Amino acid sequence: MASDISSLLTEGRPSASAANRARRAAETAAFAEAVLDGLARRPRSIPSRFLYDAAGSVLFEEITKLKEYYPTRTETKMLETFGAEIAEHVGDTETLVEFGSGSSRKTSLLIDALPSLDTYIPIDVSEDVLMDAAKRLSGKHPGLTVRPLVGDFTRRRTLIGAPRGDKLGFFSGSTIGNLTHKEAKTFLENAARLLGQGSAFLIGVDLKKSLDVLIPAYDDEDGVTAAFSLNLLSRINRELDGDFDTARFAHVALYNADKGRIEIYLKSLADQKVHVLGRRFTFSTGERIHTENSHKYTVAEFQELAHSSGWRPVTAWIDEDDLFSLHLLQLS
Ligand code: SAH
Ligand code: AVI
Repeated sequence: MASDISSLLTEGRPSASAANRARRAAETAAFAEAVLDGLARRPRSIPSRFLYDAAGSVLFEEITKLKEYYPTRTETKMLETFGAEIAEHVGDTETLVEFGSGSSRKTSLLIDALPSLDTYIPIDVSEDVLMDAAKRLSGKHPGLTVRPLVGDFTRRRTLIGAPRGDKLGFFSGSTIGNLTHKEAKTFLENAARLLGQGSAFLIGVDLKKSLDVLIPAYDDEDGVTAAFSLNLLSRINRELDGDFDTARFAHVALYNADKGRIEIYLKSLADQKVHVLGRRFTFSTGERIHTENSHKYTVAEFQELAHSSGWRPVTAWIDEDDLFSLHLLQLS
């Protein structure tokens, strides 16, 4: 089969640009609603998926290269080390569906390990990074059909254009940790319906560990993670006619031991007023906006979550430093 980036943004519809314009307008409307509601409520919060506009995705790529940020390099090494073992379980899979694929850098390792694969369906809300990755992977893996789907992976109900047959889901980087336990359960239940009986799911999950390792990973000394967080305010300024002064907010990362998660906030450094889409919001010094959670799991905790969501845990691999886990789940 020829190398093919099918249905780039169109999902097979004839009027691609009209459909794309409508989708982008809907995403901006969703962003506006989330920001106006999130700034009005107490405690203030904005869902973490809005961190990933084009600039946010570039900053996340920078995070993955930081010495403090162990998840990406650890998971990459694990895919190199355990690729053959993973293939022993799912080696005849023809379709790979990746949730929150981002730059898809680690995915090539999995694709190389799975000889029968002929279709790759990456799903991501961040359009530019998704399309760049789709083009790169299509070039790198001749014969692979790449069908990117732009949008929220928690809301996807169909895999348009996907071939029939068993599928392998892939959810890397511990992005599942950015969902609460309840959201993760709903996500896993929906993924089971999307992928279908007989399918498998490979999920990268960050492990609980010492705060000496964990906190710097989310508050690096070069301030790259802070820039990633603060970009949310810049995005509001760009897209929602906001007037946030990013110098008057600070990135805060702390570990909530009860909830087993890193929590990220933007803290106001002054008493100030901010406008978004003509609405005024007042911040007092120290007041925070909750922007992100990053849950950490023991192997047993994640297997319990998977089991309660209808998946059968098959194998869990961990790296030699006990930093990260890769879970293989099956539907049968
Ligand atoms: N899997 C990659 C990228 C992780 S960053 C890696 O391991 O390096 C998280 C990715 O998930 C980003 O590309 C972001 O745009 C995407 N994302 C976050 N929330 C999303 C959502 N609700 N729907 C679709 N994509 C989402
Ligand atoms: C994408 N996700 C798994 C990252 C994480 O580790 O929770 C996002 C991130 N936020 C700050 N640093 C990294």
